[in-house]
Amino acid sequence: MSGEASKGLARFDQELAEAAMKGQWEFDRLLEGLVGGPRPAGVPHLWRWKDVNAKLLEACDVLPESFTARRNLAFMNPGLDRGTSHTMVMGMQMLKPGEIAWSHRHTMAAIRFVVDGSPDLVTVVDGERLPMEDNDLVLTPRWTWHDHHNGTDGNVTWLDALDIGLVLALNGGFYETLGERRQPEHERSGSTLANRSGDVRPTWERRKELHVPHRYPWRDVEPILLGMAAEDGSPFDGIVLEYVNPITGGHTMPTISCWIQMLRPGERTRPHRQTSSGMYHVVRGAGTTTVDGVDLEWTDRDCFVIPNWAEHSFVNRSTTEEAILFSVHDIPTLEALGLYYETPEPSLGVAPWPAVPADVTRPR
Ligand code: GTQ
Ligand code: FE2
Repeated sequence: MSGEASKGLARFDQELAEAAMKGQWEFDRLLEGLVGGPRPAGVPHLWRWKDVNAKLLEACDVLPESFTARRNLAFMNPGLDRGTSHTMVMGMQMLKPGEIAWSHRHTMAAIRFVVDGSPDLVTVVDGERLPMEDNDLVLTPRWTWHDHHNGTDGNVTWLDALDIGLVLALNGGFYETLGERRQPEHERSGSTLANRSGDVRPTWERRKELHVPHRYPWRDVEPILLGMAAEDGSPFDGIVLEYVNPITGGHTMPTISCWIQMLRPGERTRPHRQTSSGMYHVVRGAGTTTVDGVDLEWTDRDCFVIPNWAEHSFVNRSTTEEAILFSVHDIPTLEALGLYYETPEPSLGVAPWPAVPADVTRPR
């Protein structure tokens, strides 16, 4: 071989880089790191209500007007640059008496789960007035106008969750303000959904499920959950129900699945892992969620995150009271792309995860 031909790989790699190219061999390490599945993105983490509430109350002083910014404290995963999980963010928001969080819209889809609510706390979504009583769930689908109104004489608090990591990864973010504090409300409350969930629907709307403001009142959900206490449930999650999209009967929203879960007194679930990530809020009760060997000990109103592909199991530490958890998952996105798997066995009626020969499974 001539001297010019054997310039060496390192030199060649550098020349490729200068020509805006990279040899596939440079990705070998990345691929080898995926044997046995992905490393969980971020770490398991718990945010205690005691600490979150104290910071929210402080924020009420530091940010006296709610419209200067949403008075929301987002939960930052200590193992990530942004977000609660790599695809989503969860946080708590507080409004003082009489405040309005001004109307805006964005292509991030959002949900609200009410912590301290009232019939006089309202989110208006694309003209629909959605009251927010304790433990209600309210949907703000992507690109719907929304403003929040505290018509009570006390502070109110709710949980926000958005698919922000996903939308930013796809570089699909749009945002605008209305320019008014509040949007006009429909005269006939509930007409958006009523006109789209019956026998006839508008032909000019192509993806109706994206745009349905909806409220799931706790007074309807709780009796169904408690009424299933004697059922088998899932060996991995106990009694767990999905909030379904009222138009499609499918996932809550195209990118977000919301669950309400009951662990019966003393219940211990089997460990499993999913390619999805989950963010949890304790409605009531006391228990432990063990995530890749880390014990997250939770009680009323605490929040925690289970990163994707992290093994997790639940224990209700009380032998007399049920524990109830609300949670938000990125399952619909992974499912739509054929990337949703669970192990040791599928519990959501989906295809099994790709088998990995035992001898190449990375030790964890
Ligand atoms: O209340 O509209 O936590 O737009 C993040 C972005 C809440 C909201 C968040 C938002 C909102
Ligand atoms: Fe918003």
